[in-house]
Amino acid sequence: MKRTHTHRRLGILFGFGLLLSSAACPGPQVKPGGSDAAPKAEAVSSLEARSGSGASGDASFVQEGDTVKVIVSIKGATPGEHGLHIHEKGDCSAADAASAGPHFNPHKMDHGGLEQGPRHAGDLGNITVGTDGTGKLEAVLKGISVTPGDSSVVGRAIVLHEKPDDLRTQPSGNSGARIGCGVISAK
Ligand SMILES: [Cu+2]
Ligand SMILES: [Zn+2]
Repeated sequence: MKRTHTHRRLGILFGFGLLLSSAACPGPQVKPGGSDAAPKAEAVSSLEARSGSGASGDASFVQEGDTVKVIVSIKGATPGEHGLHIHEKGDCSAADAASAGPHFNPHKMDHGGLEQGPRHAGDLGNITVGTDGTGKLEAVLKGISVTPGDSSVVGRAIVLHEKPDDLRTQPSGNSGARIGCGVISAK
């Protein structure tokens, strides 16, 4: 039976291929087909209260190919929507965080939100804070990087605002005072 024999041989070859690829990728931390054995580029920030608020938080930025996964956790904020942006200057020294400068805008675009349409690369839209004062935002963004370059978020600041970002008003979404600020640094 020639056909059966051929199938069995194919099966053996396929099985061997799987063994080879699992031997090349010993741990779950390695991406399938992982040519990138180097550690992922990652940056972090701790947000501190500004403008007399009680808000604080943490942010992380992980390079994933040509995108960056951003995770922001906030606590001690008033319930509701709060504008959230990466600002140009990694300087949170002012009591009102004005030292962080305008929205990070390396591509010279208009202000917007997280979804499609023109946006500053640093526009993160709004973070929703619950009645317990905490909120979390996760987004995968193009137009920024963690790795060095004009679009790198390292050395910038992440800023939380008093009010919702309307995602339209130029140049900053009318989101009010800067109530939290953290410098972004490479991990
Ligand atoms: Cu802002
Ligand atoms: Zn903006």
